[in-house]
Amino acid sequence: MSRLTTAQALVRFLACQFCERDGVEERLFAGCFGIFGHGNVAGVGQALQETPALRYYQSRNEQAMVHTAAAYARMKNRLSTFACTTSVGPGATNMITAAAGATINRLPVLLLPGDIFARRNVAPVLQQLESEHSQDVSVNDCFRPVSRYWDRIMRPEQLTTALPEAMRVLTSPEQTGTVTLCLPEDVQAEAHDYPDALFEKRVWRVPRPPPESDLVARAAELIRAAVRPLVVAGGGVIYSDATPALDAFARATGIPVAESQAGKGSLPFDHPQSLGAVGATGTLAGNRIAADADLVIGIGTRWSDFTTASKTAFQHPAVRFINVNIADFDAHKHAGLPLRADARAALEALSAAVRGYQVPRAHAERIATVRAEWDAEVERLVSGAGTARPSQAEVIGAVNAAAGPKGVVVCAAGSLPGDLHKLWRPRDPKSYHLEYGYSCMGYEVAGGLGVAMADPDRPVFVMVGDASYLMMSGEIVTAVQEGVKLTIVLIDNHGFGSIGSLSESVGSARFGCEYRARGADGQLSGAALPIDYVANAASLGACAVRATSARDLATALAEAKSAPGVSVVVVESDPSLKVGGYDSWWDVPPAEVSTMDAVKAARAAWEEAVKKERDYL
Ligand SMILES: Cc1ncc(C[n+]2csc(CCOP(=O)(O)OP(=O)(O)O)c2C)c(N)n1
Ligand SMILES: [Mg+2]
Repeated sequence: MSRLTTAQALVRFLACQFCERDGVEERLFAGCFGIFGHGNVAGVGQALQETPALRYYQSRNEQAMVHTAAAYARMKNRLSTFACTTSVGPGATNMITAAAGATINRLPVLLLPGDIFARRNVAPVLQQLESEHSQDVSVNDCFRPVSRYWDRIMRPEQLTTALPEAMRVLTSPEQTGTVTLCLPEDVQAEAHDYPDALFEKRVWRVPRPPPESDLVARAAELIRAAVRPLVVAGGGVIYSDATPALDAFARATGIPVAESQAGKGSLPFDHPQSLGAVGATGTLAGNRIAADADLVIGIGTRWSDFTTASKTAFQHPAVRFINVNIADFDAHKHAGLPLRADARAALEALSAAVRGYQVPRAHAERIATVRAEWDAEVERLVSGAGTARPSQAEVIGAVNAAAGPKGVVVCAAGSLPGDLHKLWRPRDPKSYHLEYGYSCMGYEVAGGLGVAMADPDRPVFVMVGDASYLMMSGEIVTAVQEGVKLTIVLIDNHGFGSIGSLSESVGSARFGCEYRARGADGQLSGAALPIDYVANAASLGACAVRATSARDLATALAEAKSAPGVSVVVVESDPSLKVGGYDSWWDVPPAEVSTMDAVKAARAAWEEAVKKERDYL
């Protein structure tokens, strides 16, 4: 028996958890991020101080530290993550946004918010939400819908049953996401005699369940009968380390592969079967092949509306789906043949089952043609139009070149994700890190920190819009504190380029989307806001420069690459040069009634376009 506080027992337990897959073992928790307040300083804070085996990392914002943990976990293919400790009240609820992001993106993070006194006698304590109907409610109940496992530790001994459940969920490829253990402030500091077995090294093995052989045989029949089959690769391909198996399957069969945001990089861009992005932000190649595919093999994808172009991407009247997925939930989407399995195991089984099959010659020829067309289009876009200010596509091309084959681009929201999905040319499965399950503004810098911490040998390039940067850039300070090298490319287009375009498309003429002072007409129509991003980044400890031309940008990126610490390159892009949409659509309904002609026109166009949406039953 060891007499420890709840917090000491928790921290000691976390320090001896390991994860193993394919015989490779690593620590499940690389450390614990935290911001202390009265709700955790004397509990988890004290325990971390006493147990340096679980290293403590400071953060600037509770939301940011959860983004960092999620990005780290993604870079580690979900085999390792961070714990995150907060105070009670606002410190805790600050994590909710990123908790939702981790669950939506199926990434493991362990959240340890402080909670109100279990003892209750001194209630209401500072920052307590009171309820007239129950004393068993706190703001931490808001974590329930965004957590895959949620618990409140009301007595010290509850840890012995809660912790194994929490670890099971974190390390389950099917169930993983946010795990929240709420820790009442008084319980954290309370001592108990814990069994020593709780603190023995535990190894959580991540399985690779094979697909059922009957279902493999049925899938093989569907593939052999298909005339224009297509694979859509999602994040599951990369997490499962299935990219070599996908390469072998695609080469042997000739079946083309399109990619979701999370799946981009599943194949190198110059692979003969790679079509790049598909869906609302798809490439010409991906969307053309998708439109008349008669069989779609989704692998490790959750079929978001961006991937399906709001259910318009697949127009073949008899299209069928096979869903290779570790999660039953995703495997059953679109009435697909549910091939529940680890992606790598399933690809190996499918390769064996369809040996000898090759796509029809016409399909192979079409794939080669659309690939060549798209390659020329990317080349045109990233080469720029010789304008004074570079286009966003040109900036992407320059960053892609500077990043090299192993460099990682990190992004989340704005107009960059769509352009990156189309234009980034990955050569490595971990070189494209786009948080697009939640597309959370503010993820970029915090996420970039997590990526760089997970793999310090790769150059990491965060690409971020001005508005996202303003929302959350404080983790520059954490990167400086930890000596982490990071390059941040900030694209200044004076506000919301993305939502500005969307606003135009729904007839609203960029209302409220530009960063302008209040004008004489009472609207936000005045002068551009005088925000000095270079000075802002420099004040946080970064080495910051402005690039005013494509040539400047190339020089700044080269300098950033060899400089230590955090480098920020601010570049003003030419917003008139946009990347088009390639046969794509995204369902954003304009107002059904309005006095504005532009809105009426947008609604009429939408009513036509929405007819293309299909049910896959
Ligand atoms: C936290 C959060 N709030 C709001 C949004 C909606 N949103 C999506 S993109 C965007 C504007 C982003 O502007 P910026 O970062 O400058 O990128 P740009 O669109 O200019 O490329 C907004 C407000 C979001 N995705 N996340
Ligand atoms: Mg912007």
